[in-house]
Amino acid sequence: MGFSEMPTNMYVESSFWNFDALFQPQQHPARDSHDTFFLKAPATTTQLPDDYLEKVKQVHQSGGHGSKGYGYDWKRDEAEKNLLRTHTTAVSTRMLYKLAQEKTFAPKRYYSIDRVFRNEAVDRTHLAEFHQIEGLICDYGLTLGDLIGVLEDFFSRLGMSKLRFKPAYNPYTEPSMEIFSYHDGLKKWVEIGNSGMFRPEMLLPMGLPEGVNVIAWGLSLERPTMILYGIDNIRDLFGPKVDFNLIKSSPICRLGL
Ligand code: FB9
Repeated sequence: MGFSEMPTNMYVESSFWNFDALFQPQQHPARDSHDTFFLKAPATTTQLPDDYLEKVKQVHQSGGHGSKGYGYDWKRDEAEKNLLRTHTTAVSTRMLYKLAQEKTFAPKRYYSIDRVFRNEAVDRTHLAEFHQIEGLICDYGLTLGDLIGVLEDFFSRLGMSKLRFKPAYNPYTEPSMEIFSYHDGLKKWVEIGNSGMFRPEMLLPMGLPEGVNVIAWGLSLERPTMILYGIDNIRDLFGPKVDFNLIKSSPICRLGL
């Protein structure tokens, strides 16, 4: 689909790129150690782009670009805290900022498939780490219709055609939508991902031109794999208990069921 892969080889990230640059407020519940793995050593990052950081501080504190912002006292040392990234959207943020630094703007299609970490309760389908799949398109005049269109194209290639969209909320996208697909085997509607349009409070402080929009979506790698291979417990798919014979004997997934 003409997308190029983002470099996701660094699991340790700063709160700045994982949260602040995404216009996620510093008191957001996801930012405390109940949901996020913070690092003891190195506890803080030393490398943040000062002038961009100043703009992120402004938009959180007092808005701009038509936004009133959050109106709280933004703290640099909170943004400097190192953590294990909670989503590969942290890398999307870095790539969009880099794109905005280029002299002339060029439209881009990026994707990532890599590990993310969440300090969540583990159960049959959840571990403290999973693989996130993310796609984004950055271009002039993109609309919600363009997002729905690319989601239908992407999921139809995974054998999921009948999609429904439900309004949702993410701190970094407005509007946002949860994506559902009717799964013939399970005879029910399955939530297959989340999506939205990145907020101007995220994009304009980066220096992206007015009129440039970014549509994006995400899902996990483990959920579809468990359903497609009929794997009941995520520990049979990922981790020290995996049975190699299952891996050897399982056919490569021929999608388009
Ligand atoms: O993958 C998910 N579900 C899924 C996907 C495919 C599938 O295929 C079947 C074979 C036919 C079946 C199920 N989900 C996302 C939905 C749920 O499983 C959800 O309960 C769990 N989600 C994870 C996060 O949990 C906390 C899955 C994971 C997820 C959720 C959201 C994103 C990424 C991963 C995102 C995003 C995003 C949004 C806007 C902009 C950029 C990124």
